[in-house]
Amino acid sequence: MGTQKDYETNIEFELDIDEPPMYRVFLLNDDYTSMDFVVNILMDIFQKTYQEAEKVMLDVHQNGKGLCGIYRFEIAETKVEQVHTRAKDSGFPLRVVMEDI
Ligand code: TYC
Repeated sequence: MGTQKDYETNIEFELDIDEPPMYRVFLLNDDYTSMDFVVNILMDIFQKTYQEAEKVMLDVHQNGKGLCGIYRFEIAETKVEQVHTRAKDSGFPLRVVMEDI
């Protein structure tokens, strides 16, 4: 929270300008994408270790949805796009979504 002053009235007010909005990026489960492909996506695009990637992948596989990370808008959007491109190039129907916090 930052304190701002209206330049005409000199009245101070609080403005929530310090933190940018954040977005959660989730992978969604499907029956066709290979587990190895998802693990590689998580390591390459979301900077997970093999152990972390395997855990997230199994979470998605078992619960339908799994958290890959929390990012600022432009970063989240870029990661979603990178997943789409790699899935499309590999012929897998892997889905990824972003949600604001
Ligand atoms: N359910 C897939 C399988 O059994 C694996 C999978 C995991 C697919 C995570 C998508 O986001 C996903 N091969």
